[in-house]
Amino acid sequence: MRTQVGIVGAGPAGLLLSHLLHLRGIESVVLEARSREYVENRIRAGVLEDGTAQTLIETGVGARLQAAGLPHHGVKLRFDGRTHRIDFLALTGKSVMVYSQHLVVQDLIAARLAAAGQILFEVADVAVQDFAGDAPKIRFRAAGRTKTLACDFIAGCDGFHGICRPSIPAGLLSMHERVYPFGWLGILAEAPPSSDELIYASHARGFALLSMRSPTVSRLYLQCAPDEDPEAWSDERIWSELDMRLHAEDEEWKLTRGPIFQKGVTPMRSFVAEPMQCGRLFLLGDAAHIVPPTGAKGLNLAVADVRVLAHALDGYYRTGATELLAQYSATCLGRVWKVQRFSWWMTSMLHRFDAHTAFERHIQAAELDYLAGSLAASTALAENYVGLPLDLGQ
Ligand code: RFL
Ligand code: PHB
Repeated sequence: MRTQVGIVGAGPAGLLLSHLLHLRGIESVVLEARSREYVENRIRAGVLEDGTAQTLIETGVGARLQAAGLPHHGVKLRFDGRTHRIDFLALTGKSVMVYSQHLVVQDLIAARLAAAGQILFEVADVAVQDFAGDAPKIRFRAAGRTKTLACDFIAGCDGFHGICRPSIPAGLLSMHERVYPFGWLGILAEAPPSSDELIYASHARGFALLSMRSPTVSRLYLQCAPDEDPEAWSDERIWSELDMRLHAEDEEWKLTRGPIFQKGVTPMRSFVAEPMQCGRLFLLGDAAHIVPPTGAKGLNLAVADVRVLAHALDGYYRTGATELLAQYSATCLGRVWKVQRFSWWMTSMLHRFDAHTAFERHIQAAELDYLAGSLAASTALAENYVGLPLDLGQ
């Protein structure tokens, strides 16, 4: 088998890359370890930056997003029982879109298959080879047979636990990591959202987040231990903890309950591997970096990487120019580190850290108070949340 770009992983990064390359007349094959049903139903992110939503709409995969996505013009911060709204639209002229990641994945798979794109699901033993030279290969097993995909470039879009990053020889990558001493217990509930905007709550018992997926489905999170057993949380315990942490003294507000149909714990980390490239192997999305979910950035950062690489590959196939490809990592990392900073800052400001002294707790409270009272600080949050401008390299 042969293609121009071999893509490992059919998450948002791999699928969007395949779609953008197709629109530029560049062929690709996507190799995915899981089944189509599995990837189409994997519940994860829910907030799309303005630029992410525009990318999907402008490239023809945004019809359902436009019909069913929920535009959000601001978020609420709640602390000391008080609510402070950050008005994205007024502060930046932009908004975000609440739309489930698994629907983005479904929309992209449908578009690729409709255009006769090749996505091979349930492949095993994927190995990336010879990417230091100009004839890289991907070996894998499909339907019990070993196959080789020869390509010009390999895109490692296989997430944090994938094989592409570990295939880069030891010593060529620097890894930067921060593991947080907590996780998030996330639930989906059949309950109309109790607020028309997301609420990020800082509370002495720990952080809580109210989000949503549709007018009938709520998505809520509670700070918990990183190794918390979700089964230790009965529905009653979850709702009463959410009631306490989301409690408002300045608003007539009540949390609407409903049957919980999904429950899971996510540990939290910040991680960057640099450079995001080794020869003809490029790392994109979670394969190269992880952000804690507090800034709602993981999926959006993956989309930014994809746009940079698609632009660089387009230049290469049109003119043979290699400059943009050579700068891929540096171009992406400029954004990656700014987004890491924002996600770390949101996480540090809003969570309870057991190891904190009274001094650190006062600093956290002062940070929130400053944010609530300062137009400059609110604008800084808003412009990061709706998404920083994208640099495609030059
Ligand atoms: P993915 O989605 O992990 O996809 C990687 C794909 O590669 C496959 N794979 C392999 N395929 C072949 N061979 C192998 N050896 C393979 N190993 C792995 C996997 O099966 C999978 O299909 O990575 P990608 O495409 O980089 O996308 C990244 C995003 O999924 C991730 O950053 C976000 O979900 C993070 N995130 C959020 N991001 C946002 O932008 N906004 C949010 O609101 C948001 N909320 C979240 C989140 C992540 C969460 N969890 C569970 C980690 C909330 C949560 C709870
Ligand atoms: C979500 O809806 O899943 C979500 C929203 C905002 C975040 C993280 C996750 O910061």
